[in-house]
Amino acid sequence: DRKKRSFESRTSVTNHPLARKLFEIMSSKKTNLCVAADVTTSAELISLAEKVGPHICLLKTHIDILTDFSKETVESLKELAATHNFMLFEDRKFGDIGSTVASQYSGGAYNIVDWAELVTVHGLPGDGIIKGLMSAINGRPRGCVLVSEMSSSGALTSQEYVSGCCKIAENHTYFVIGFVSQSNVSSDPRFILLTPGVQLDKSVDGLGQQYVTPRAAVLERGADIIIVGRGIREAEDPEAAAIKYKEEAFSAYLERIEA
Ligand code: 6AU
Repeated sequence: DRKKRSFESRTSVTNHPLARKLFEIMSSKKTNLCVAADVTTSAELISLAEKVGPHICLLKTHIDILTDFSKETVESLKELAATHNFMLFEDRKFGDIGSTVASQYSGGAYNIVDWAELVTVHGLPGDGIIKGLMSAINGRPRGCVLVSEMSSSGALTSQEYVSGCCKIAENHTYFVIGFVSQSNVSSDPRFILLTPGVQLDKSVDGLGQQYVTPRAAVLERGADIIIVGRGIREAEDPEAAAIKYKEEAFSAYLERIEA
């Protein structure tokens, strides 16, 4: 059962090099925190990555909200990722036919496949979306996370949709390493569950976002990794906040595997 196993022990059950890398980072840095770096300038992005870098396993970007994106931005991010041992995770939420997502992944202004080891993908179009993305990889180690459930109120992700996403993942384990989820969508120890909608002192944001605490995400919803944006970014001291969220989430994980 996924929830009972240590990240370290799960390293050996997956064949995906990036799932292994992520498990190794989480075990060695003792962190299952992903920071959502939803800022609008490169300077803010780099500054946030510098502050939280030592405390995270993943830095999640929405690269298309930057007003001043350039190649230097991603070069700096790559350097910080190497220095602090975290991975770059572009939350592109691909959601189109295979041919279109292939161009969106490797083309345009962002050339996402070039720098983001992991991306988010919707299961809605069916597994042609996976084949399309794979066609743009050119031998680089890359992977994706399927958005199986959403944190926003009124999300349309039914049970049937979730099981459809699980089937896609099981059939494409050479690319899909896990899920964005709000519940225990899979007990397969190969798959990594990431849960957004996590904040310590807020329950909603007024635009549909719904929050649970790091403990509830890990212990009740089955999260392996918590995704935190505004809870950290808008804190007076983002580094101190990152440490706090990291400690809450990692101790909940230890409690879960020791129970
Ligand atoms: O902590 P927040 O609310 O400031 O930020 C949450 C982050 C945002 C969303 O784009 C993302 O998590 N997110 C996702 C992801 C990661 O795919 C799915 C979802 O259901 N809810 C959600 O908030 O960057």
